[in-house]
Amino acid sequence: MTPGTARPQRMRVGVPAVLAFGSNLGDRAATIRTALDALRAEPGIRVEAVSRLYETPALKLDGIDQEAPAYLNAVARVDTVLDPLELLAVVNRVEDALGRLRAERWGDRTIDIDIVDYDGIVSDDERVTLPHPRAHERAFVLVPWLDVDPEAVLAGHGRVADLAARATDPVTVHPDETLDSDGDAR
Ligand code: A4P
Ligand code: MG
Repeated sequence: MTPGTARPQRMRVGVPAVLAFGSNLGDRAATIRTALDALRAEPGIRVEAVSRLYETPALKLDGIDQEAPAYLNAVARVDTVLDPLELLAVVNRVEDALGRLRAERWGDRTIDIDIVDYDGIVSDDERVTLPHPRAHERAFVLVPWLDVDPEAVLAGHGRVADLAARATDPVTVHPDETLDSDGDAR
């Protein structure tokens, strides 16, 4: 940088990533808010934008279960200097701190945080599969993602807006809970 040149105020420090949050036990909105605050406190992560909260019926291994507690889902766009495994370790630590138990696959949970996209990378590493292997067919991920990036593209699958139009699981904006401190979804 030339001496005396003004430094851009919000210089990108890392790479873009997209995180998805789901909760269907306890105070769901408060838990997702706490998870976001914990991520904001991480030195290697900057939370750039947060979606609205969506009410969604629980998707179980054999389909939508209207008897199970409904989820709140949301998505955050972040910038990170962590690599995918480091980012997974951080989100797993946040999940654990918020009482996440891993008794049953796709079971009810206080919080689930998935790495949906990491800089458009495609990887079949089972510790962190990129993009998230089921994101392309889930409205509860795709619709909130559009809140934070209407032009988003899911690596290997195409425009998120087109995928969201094809997804069939029902999502409804939560009428009165938001995720940021001053009351507006960003
Ligand atoms: N893992 C691999 N790739 C990733 C990635 N991109 N992000 C591994 C996060 N984790 C990834 O995850 C299981 C393993 O996935 C971890 O060891 C990690 O290394 P988990 O969170 O312990 O278990 P899980 O979430 O029960 O399993 P899974 O298969 O990740 O479930 P999904 O696909 O996340 O689905 N219904 C509604 N309405 N809303 C929801 O949010 N979520 C699920 C969970 C099911 N039904 C839902 C919702
Ligand atoms: Mg998960």
